Amino acid sequence: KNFPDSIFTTNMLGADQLRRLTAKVFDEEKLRNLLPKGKKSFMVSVEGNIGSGKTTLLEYFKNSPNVEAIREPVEQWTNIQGHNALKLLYENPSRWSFSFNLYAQLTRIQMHMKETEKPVKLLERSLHSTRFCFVENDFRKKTINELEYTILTQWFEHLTSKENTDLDLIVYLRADPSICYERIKKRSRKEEAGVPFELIKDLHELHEEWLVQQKYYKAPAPVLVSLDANCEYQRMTEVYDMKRQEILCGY
Ligand code: D5M
Repeated sequence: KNFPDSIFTTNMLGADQLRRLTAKVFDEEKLRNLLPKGKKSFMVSVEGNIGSGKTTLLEYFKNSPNVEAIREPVEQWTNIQGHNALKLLYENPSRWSFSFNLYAQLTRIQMHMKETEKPVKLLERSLHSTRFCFVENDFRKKTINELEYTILTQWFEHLTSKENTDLDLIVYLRADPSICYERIKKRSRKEEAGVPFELIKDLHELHEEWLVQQKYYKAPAPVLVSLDANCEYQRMTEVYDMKRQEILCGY
């Protein structure tokens, strides 16, 4: 891809660096020129643990004329024709992890395929994190068995063999598991009342394996790591707020 190397680094970046680098990504004219022929949007996936601040970032960019911000469909997961799959998942992971992830994959492909005229499509997680973080964790923790893991993996491979599931950039909001855990308690989504700290630690390790160490699998796109996901939500919003115009190339 023809993007400047500096955008794509797995070095730890400070808030200012992240802002300057994303500002380049959001230079609309430049971006349109750099898009490969036939490609309508630059696909950015925001990845990170539960409580790492993904929503704050998505919310910040959602009003930009250049950015189609596509939120994770948690409301769909909590109401599938009256069934709260997220609640069931946490109540009984062994019973519901397979169903939940199968449905999560469906809603993910819908996110990837959403049409937009905007040059940047910003996704809150992706098919890839479902596979390499959540499904992987369920298999390691034995809340799905080998057959269920194989079925989910084959679905993932089939879905990602389609063109519009490609990612161009991953923004990894890297945060300390204990900070994520505190935030989860603070936001008190009722389904997440019983989330164990162990799950947050395990998911952190899986994100690190997948996006930083790239231990077993290569990340599907260049990864931008921001350590500043440890900052308070308020502070992160302030940083984005302060630099908003600059990030969006002077709009
Ligand atoms: O919250 C997303 C919630 O959904 C969080 O409680 C984790 C849970 N969950 C379980 N399995 C999955 C999969 N496969 N993908 C995404 N989320 C999942 P958030 O604050 O967005 O991290």
